[in-house]
Amino acid sequence: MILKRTLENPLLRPNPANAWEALNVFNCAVVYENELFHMLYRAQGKDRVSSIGYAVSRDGVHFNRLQQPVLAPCDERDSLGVEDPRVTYLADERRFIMAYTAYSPQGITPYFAESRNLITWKRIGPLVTGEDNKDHVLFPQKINGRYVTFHRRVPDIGLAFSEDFENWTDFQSLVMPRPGNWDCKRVGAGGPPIETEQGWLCIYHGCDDDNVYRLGSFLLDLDDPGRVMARSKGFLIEPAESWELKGDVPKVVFSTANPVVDGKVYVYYGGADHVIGLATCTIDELMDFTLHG
Ligand code: BMA
Repeated sequence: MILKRTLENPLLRPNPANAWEALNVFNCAVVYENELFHMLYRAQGKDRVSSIGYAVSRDGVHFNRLQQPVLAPCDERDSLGVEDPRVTYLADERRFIMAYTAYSPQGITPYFAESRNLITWKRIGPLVTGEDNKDHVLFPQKINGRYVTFHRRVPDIGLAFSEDFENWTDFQSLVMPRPGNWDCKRVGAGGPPIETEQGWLCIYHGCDDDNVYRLGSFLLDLDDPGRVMARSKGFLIEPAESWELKGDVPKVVFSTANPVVDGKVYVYYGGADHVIGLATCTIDELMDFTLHG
């Protein structure tokens, strides 16, 4: 397994002192900016409604949290929760884009929000409405004049494109489950794609028939992200620690963040939908595993 768990794991646990994060803290976005790791994490209270909290760290391991969520349900579109944030920095526009799942009695909707400071978030609209779609995450720059996002129409990872960030078109399937494999039932994107000379390096989750969630990786063409150039045969990590095997949902490692700092990939993930863990490798190791592992 190429990802090495950090000794301090789990990094974040539920906080009984705050009702909104008393039950679970798990899937999180992490952005490295101004020499700080900024974490936006999904938190659940005992009512199981999710909000998004903020925590910050100098070393990527020890985090201090705000006492209030930075994004919480606010109307009928998300009355049951805001879930699974993935944050991308659009450097050209100096704004952060959060992709998150809005949950309501009508179902789930993949939404976007924007921020200039990672604390104050403004909703800017859905990727698509009226369908079962989530696990979306924006690419960090336009490609051939268009924004590009991953999304998930069950069971595949897909792409969609937009010129104006409002109208999303050309929905297509890109990475599918592999029968008989660890990712045979469903797949979904992880954190934002990592730009390398060889292509967009991406981490994803795969689920098998026993609902075990593991992480794998693939590589996309830089100019034509609809072209898959490589995909890892094996997985990068699978549930093995007690806090990955047991929690709110058993046997889950689910990543929504993979910032790269000084050549090291920091893979943050929810452990059993209950706590937050970290595992790392070098970018070279991740590339090598994607191509050959
Ligand atoms: C997915 C999402 C995640 C969750 C995962 C494992 O479908 O709902 O929020 O972490 O399942 O339970």
